[in-house]
Amino acid sequence: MRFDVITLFPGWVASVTENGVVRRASEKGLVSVECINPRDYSTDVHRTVDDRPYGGGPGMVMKADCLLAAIRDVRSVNEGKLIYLSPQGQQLSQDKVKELAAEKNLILLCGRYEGIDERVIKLEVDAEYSIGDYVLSGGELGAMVLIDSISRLLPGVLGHDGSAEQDSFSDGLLDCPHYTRPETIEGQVVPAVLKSGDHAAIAKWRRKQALGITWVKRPDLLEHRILQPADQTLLDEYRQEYKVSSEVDHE
Ligand code: 9WO
Repeated sequence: MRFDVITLFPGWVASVTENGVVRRASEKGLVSVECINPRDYSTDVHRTVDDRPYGGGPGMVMKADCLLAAIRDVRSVNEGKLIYLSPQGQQLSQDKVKELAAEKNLILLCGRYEGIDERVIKLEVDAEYSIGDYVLSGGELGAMVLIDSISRLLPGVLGHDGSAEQDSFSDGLLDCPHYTRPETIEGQVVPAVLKSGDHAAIAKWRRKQALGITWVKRPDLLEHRILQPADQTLLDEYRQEYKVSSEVDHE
């Protein structure tokens, strides 16, 4: 996938390809991140990209002219959807990341200051996404979150097939706990089943933990979901054991 990112901080956004999974994806040619600075499209000697808001008030607004010029330049090489990252957008989820990962190319627009001129949104933006209900100082971290979360889903990016399918959220549940050596750490031991070599029992334990942990930590994720009978049985067992262990705690 090719990402063209329109940002006043091109070096920062481009650095998302310097580490980890996005770096490997970009080395393999599966992902590329091109950054375009709207300042390069400013027409005045001071390379101005912002101006005072109509109606008054604090702060500045990103001017439409250089944004539109940058966007149209990018569109000549990238025919993908243009996504604006902002707190007003639809909240991103793993399902939406999966949908976006099916696109060939994307253009990501990062605002700064108090925002961008509304007419740029009206004229050019295809979708508006938020990464969560908080205000950042600009859209760049949102763009980097999108690039990271999409890149790791692209075919050939993660080492062994299936590691993305085994993710937390891959089927709407939280992840089960993980352990590695040593067997004991400050009196805390590894659950015996994980050392049993019984792969069916291990799969069952992991599924039960995923269901149980989701029920404890994020019950909202289970609210509108009808569980398969086998999953319902596992969750019932977890709840029974959870109840017993909390009764013991309170003795
Ligand atoms: C700044 C501001 C200052 C005073 C009063 C109100 C204000 N609102 C904002 C504001 O929303 N600034 C935004 C900064 C303008 C668009 C780019 N910025 C941004 C994007 N902040 N946070 C995001 C963002 C992007 C994706 N997901 C979550 C947050």
